[in-house]
Amino acid sequence: MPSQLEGAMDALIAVFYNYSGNDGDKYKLNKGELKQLLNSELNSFLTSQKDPLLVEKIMNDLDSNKDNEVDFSEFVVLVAALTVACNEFFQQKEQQMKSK
Ligand SMILES: [Ca+2]
Ligand SMILES: [Ca+2]
Repeated sequence: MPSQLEGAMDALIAVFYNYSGNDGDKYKLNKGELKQLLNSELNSFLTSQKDPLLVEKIMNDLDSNKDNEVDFSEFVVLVAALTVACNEFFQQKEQQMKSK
């Protein structure tokens, strides 16, 4: 049985390859694949941001080696950043609950 964290890592890798294999390079997400991944897997995050250029911006931010594709190590940066943001959100909520 994998641990909870190992399961989470497996899931992360599986999600990435579910989308990266659809078009072009199997091991990288192009802009269309990134958009699909964001739409399907991070829909609540996307819809909370009313920016039509969001996918472009995310792509530019993530693509640190500027090959116009997002590889797994670039993708993990996004997941880590979002996870940190979620954690801060929950901490703030908890503190608001305590102060009431
Ligand atoms: Ca691809
Ligand atoms: Ca890249």
